[in-house]
Amino acid sequence: MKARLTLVSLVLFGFGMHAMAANPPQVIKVLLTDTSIKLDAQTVKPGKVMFDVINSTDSKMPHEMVVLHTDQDDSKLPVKGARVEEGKFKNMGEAHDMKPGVEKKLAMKLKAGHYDLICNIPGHYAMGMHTSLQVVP
Ligand SMILES: [Cu+2]
Repeated sequence: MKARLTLVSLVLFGFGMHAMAANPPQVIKVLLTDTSIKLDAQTVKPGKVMFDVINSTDSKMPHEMVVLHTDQDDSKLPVKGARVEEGKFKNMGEAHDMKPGVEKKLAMKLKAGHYDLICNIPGHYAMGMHTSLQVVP
């Protein structure tokens, strides 16, 4: 009986170690304002990334955050009809329709490379709602 319990705890211990070895997601805090997208880290490592997105309580309108995989500078994205032509890029995920004060979490797996984060509600890109994120091993 005693030997059996030991075996069980060894197995459980093993699972625990395994869970710890798997990297926890890196958390990036994102603040949306009417004229900007601010990140608390501009560089992360490849793997699971958790965006903790908040539309500032000072904002006067709803916003969104779209993550695009592209080498293009975030200030030079193609625009048509007041929106970035996001169909030209790989969309990694997005947090939609966030009223002022609303917080949303968005998890995704990112490979090494350059990403742009934008708000693509008509006109908002031109108001300055864009930034970039570098994923570096
Ligand atoms: Cu916006």
